[in-house]
Amino acid sequence: MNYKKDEVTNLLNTKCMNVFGCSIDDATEKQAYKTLCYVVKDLLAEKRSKFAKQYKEKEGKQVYYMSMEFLVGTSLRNNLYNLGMESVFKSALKQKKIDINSLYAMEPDAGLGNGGLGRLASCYMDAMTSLGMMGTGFSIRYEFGIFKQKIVDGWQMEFPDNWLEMGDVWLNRREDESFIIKFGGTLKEEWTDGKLKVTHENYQPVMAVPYDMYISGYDTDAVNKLVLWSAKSPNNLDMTAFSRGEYVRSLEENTMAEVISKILYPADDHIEGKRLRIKQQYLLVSASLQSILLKHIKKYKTLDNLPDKVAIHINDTHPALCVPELTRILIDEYGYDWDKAWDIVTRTLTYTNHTVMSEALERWPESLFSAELPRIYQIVLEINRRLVQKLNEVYPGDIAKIEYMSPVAHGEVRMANLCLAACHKVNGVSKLHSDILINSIFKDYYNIEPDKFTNVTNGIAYRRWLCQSNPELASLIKNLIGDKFVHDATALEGLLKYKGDKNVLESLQKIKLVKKQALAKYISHANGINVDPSSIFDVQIKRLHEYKRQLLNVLQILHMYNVIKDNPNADITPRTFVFAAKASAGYMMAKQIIRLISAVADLVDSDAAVRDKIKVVFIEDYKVSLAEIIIPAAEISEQISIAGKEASGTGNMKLMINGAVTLGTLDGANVEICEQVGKDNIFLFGMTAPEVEELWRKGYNPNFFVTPELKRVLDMLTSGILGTRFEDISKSLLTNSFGTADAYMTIADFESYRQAQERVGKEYLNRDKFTDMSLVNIAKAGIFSADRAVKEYADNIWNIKL
Ligand code: 26V
Repeated sequence: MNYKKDEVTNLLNTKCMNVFGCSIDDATEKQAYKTLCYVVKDLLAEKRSKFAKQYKEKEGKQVYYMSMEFLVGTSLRNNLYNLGMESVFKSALKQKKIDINSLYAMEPDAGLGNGGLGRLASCYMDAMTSLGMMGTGFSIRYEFGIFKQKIVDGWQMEFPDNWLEMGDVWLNRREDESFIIKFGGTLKEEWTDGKLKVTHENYQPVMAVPYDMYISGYDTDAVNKLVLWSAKSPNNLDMTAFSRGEYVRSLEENTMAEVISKILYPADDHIEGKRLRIKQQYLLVSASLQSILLKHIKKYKTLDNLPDKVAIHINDTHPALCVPELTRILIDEYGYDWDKAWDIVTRTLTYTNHTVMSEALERWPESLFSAELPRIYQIVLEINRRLVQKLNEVYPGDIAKIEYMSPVAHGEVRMANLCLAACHKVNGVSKLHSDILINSIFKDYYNIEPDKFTNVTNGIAYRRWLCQSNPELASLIKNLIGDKFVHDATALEGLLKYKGDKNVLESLQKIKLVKKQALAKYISHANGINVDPSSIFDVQIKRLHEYKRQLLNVLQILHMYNVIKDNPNADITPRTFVFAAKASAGYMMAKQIIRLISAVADLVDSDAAVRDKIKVVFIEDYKVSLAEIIIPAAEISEQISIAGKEASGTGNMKLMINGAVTLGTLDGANVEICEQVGKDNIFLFGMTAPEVEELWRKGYNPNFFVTPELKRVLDMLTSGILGTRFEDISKSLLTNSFGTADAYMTIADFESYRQAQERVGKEYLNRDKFTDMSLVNIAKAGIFSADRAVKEYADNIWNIKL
């Protein structure tokens, strides 16, 4: 958008006067922040209205992306950057003696997600918009996003995240476009004219109120919307109940309704059959589908063409209730018969799987499911009955297989099977992950409908992760290869011609140093620790999970400690190990691992012989905006999950495009990163996925893999040298019975990891060679852009022409 400085100043003044009754000169910092956000929101609204009008005339196909999580992070800088207005706003504010960076710093993260899956949803909204697609995200307006983490005496403590206080500036409430969602109750069945009519009675109604957040894209006419539903009691208070004296019940129902959108479930490690969670899922699905269908029917006067005009995407199984709910609406509310309804459902819905961890695959107890959603349950049973009938023809008599594939079995409703049965496209999120899906957990479905399955390797909104969070690097790249890469990330390959170019390598090193200094400053402020910007910055930043093996990293650090203790003159390249990770609130082992990291940090720091060589820092409260500070400063990207378990990873891509070199296993998208950069530009170690499988089959006993060095490290866990004795961690690695010790094979991969770490230390000493590796990583990161990924979704999954 083309605005001059004076025009921007006018916009700010007028807005500030309208909202706060003062000019921008007299505004407090908070008022200035809100004024700026409102002005930006108005600009987006204006663009949106033009875009929506154009689109209406075109009658193109559009996508609805359903996700229980969108990890939006901050929006102000991103919106200004995307509108191409960052510098004009900066100078208009500067004239008013306001530093735009201090306003940026006031914005809270919209932390409406746990980790990778939620951030991916936000990256894809950005890419859809930048590509000019009409795409709408649907989720929940959690009053409290992912908890704030504080580390107290090494332990994680959780605090509520009241992001709306300063974050609601981006939301537009549209109360008159609310929908009623029905929970509980009973069903009445009547046959009229040979047709069964089901009426839902005595239900508890909850109102879903939409709040819109505009999503900007880079250099595009498009502006999309993320619609967040908030639960509200439909009648402010049931006055009749009041007059009957039933105050408590009436009040209780009221608050119960509003509890639904109160808080994001802060777990991504295991499912819990929680009533509130299924209510959240149904609220999201039912409100979104009602809204989609109402809009569609207004425009086209029919739903017959829904699959031609609309793709509805199910982001992991959390919104899997789309399957029965869409069926229900078509049958109960629009009078379709089963076959026609099912045909529309299957041609409209698509599904992405994001995990093979069986603890995270959603299953609901039938009793809970049927009590909360009686009509939906009935439909699920019918879907199940018809499917089983079909499977009996394909796999006659193979009861075990049919049971395994059924959406309802053993007293449970299994959401993945519901998606597999209904969606016409199913994908994994990296080549390896998609292969694992079709060769193992989804194999039986693959065998009957191979064309249904595909892969789309994840991608990232690199304009946020490179251009905005590392403007110094982006500007160097522009000087070297022009700015084509800002639209087309594969143009980064142009950097390859600077391999070995002394001047370029030196510039890269200077920029890395500047970003390391910035991180060092943050750490000194947040942790009160001084780290040396000339040491290797080695980072592992992601959710805390046993399969991600932060423990492997820590054990190796203890080993380095021993090496230095044995020989204070040992040839160790100074290293700063940075960790940041939230653990699920109820995941005790994960919390103990955080405690261990802190204990190791203290041990290393308390020892004069060691502390100049290695430093360990656990930065609290990992979130999008913190990632934006850490990633540009990283040199080593730890991607060390046990092979076969990390579906893709996206942090690996963000780190790579910022010049960090991956130290990793051949897991998830690391495999494709390796393909891109070649074995010389990545530090690989550990077993491959087939090797892991093989070892399981043979029977894994970690004790066979304990080397003398590792034995010494493992003993330290319980010797008392760390202050606390980490008995549980030690046991989980060595002495669990029933062959489940060290389920993530940390011990089996230790030696190989140790050697890889040794290589890192050695290779870093040749700075130009290391920087060359870094350059190749930047140059080859283009394929991991969300633009590429979303184009593949459009082509292969949503059938949308761009
Ligand atoms: C599971 C559960 C279980 C019930 C409670 C709430 C909850 C929330 C999330 C999850 C599943 C998490 C799945 C996930 O985040 N997968 C990650 O997806 C990334 C994007 O595709 C991918 O890069 C990561 O490898 C994968 O772990």
